[in-house]
Amino acid sequence: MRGRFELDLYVILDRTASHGRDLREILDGVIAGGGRLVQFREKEWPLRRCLPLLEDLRRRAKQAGIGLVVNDRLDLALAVEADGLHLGQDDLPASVARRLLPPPMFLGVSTHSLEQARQAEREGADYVAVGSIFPTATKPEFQLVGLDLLRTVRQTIAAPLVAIGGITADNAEEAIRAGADGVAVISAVCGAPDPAMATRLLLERIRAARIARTKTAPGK
Ligand code: TZP
Ligand code: MG
Repeated sequence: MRGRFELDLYVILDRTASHGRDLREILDGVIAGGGRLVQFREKEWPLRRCLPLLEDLRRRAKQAGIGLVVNDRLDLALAVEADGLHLGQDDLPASVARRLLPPPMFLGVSTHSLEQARQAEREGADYVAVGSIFPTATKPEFQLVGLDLLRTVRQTIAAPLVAIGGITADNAEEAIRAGADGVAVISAVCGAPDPAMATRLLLERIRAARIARTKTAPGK
């Protein structure tokens, strides 16, 4: 994915976090706010119900020139020729997905420990997500790993890193300072009254944090 999509803000489109609003509307807001990478995440609907919506999201994303990743499901990702697939620890192993994904589709993997992050990289992940960084109501059962794991993973692997879990415009900077290349959010955009404005603000904060990090750590 290097060079194709900027890994700064990664907005996960999740119906259950969107307060009854259609994901097309959320996506339009993300595009208007300058977002360039989104993920489709649907945990309840069967594939047949997802497909028409995802096809629409695919069309809109393509038209806007932004990247679309599908969560969990290789078949859906292939069906709509998504830009990438995102897998968790209970999904298809990254090594298997890597073999099945036609280039240039990219692969992202969620991790919650240093060992999982190393394995994801070894198995060919194009980016590694680390979380949950902060407590989150979106996935309260989720393991809280904190900024410390992010720092450790940053020192250990070379793959682009995405911080996830409880990220908002107010704490995104901390995640970038700890070594994340970008941040992934669900509720901070899908749950916002104005997704376009939320996207704009997050991007502003992320970019400022990245510039500040470059200045304080030359060579980073
Ligand atoms: N993986 C780790 S935490 C999380 C996922 C999918 C939920 C992130 O949601 P939010 O609303 O951005 O905290
Ligand atoms: Mg999954």
